[in-house]
Amino acid sequence: MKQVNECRICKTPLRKYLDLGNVPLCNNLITQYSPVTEKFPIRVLFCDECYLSQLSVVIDPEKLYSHYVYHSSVSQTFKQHCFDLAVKLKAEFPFDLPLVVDIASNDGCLLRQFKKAGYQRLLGIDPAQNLMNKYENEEDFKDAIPTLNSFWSKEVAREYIAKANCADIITATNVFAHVDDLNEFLDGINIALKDKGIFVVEVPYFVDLFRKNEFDTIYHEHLSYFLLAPLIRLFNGHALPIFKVEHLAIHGGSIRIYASKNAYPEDRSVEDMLEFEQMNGFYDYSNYISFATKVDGVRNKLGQILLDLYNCEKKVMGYGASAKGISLLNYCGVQTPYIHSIVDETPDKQGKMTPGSHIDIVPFEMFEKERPDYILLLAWNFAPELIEKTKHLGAKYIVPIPDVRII
Ligand code: JHZ
Repeated sequence: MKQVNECRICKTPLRKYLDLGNVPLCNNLITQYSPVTEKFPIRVLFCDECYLSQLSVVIDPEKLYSHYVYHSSVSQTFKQHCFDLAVKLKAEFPFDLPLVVDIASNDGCLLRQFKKAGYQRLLGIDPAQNLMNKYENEEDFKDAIPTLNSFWSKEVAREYIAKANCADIITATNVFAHVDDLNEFLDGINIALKDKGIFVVEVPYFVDLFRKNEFDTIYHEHLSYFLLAPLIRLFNGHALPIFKVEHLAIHGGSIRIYASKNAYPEDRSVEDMLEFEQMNGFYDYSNYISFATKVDGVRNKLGQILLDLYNCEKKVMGYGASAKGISLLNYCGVQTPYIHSIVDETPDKQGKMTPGSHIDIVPFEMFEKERPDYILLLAWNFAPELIEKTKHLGAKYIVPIPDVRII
């Protein structure tokens, strides 16, 4: 574990505004009950110079990502989101037979949608060994995406992308917040990207986290919590100016930024978002102090509701053993027997237990068998999809974020 004392973008000393205590690594699911759980601190620090919020510690990436239980393709909503991105890029950036590289390609979810949209030259890069070449039938092979089993680095950029005449499109969705050395990451992009190529990043947006009280998305994998301002500063420092930004609903609110080697004129969206951040006080440390109180509000209310339901002998099951869901249970001190079990359709998660809270993760069929009275939506970001799949059960839903409510 490495301590962070200065900003990873501008090297300024940092100030703490949130302390969520010591919690387990939420994607390191356990296979048997263990009385001792490895825990690491979660403290969020603010940089007064470039406005980046960041964790006070960095966990060894090998420990977090060599075996990764999260499979992006489980959500239809996310697959659709990926397809929409592929179609949009095809229309707006009509490259001739482009090479598309996806960094942290996970189970190939995004690139498979690029393939569906007509792209032909695709390369995924991902460090998780368990996500490589897991093909179960012939269809899967037909769909296979060439994937390099590695972290992104300058060396990978040089050996695999620059030698193939560089990439036209590089995507990095839901990985940028996980990266400690952002300078190395962007140096790699500079090596791998064509002069007219585009680099597209999607990352959870700090404004949504803050305004919608999404404190459960603060966990050890997420080292940085981005506003646009620090991203602009970082990218400009690498001669990769951001020329466009979009605000998206995915994952509780994200931004998609487009950068290039100065090949495209800057869109109004960049200036507009910076103005919005400034006008709404996001560059001012004093506005961050109140966040801890909002967190306590959810923590207390969720704890009380689950205790009341338990006392009334109601059966509560979770849906979505998401990293954020597990972090929520740990922050709120929720354990069995308050939650009977958690349904998750990711085969890699089933049969395991949540670290710290020791709740069983079970397949979807368990909903039919157990017939819960309440379903706690731990992946609240996919609430419509989860509700659609379970509405026939007639259970009530507990939505924990932004404020605990029962529907
Ligand atoms: P989900 C992920 O975090 C991963 P998580 C990552 N850490 C990241 O950066 C953020 O997103 C942004 C299951 N599920 O996507 C699948 C079903 O079982 O909210 C997942 O285990 N059935 C890289 O883990 C979980 O729920 C379904 O129908 O917090 C969802 O996890 C659906 C829709 C999901 O992200």
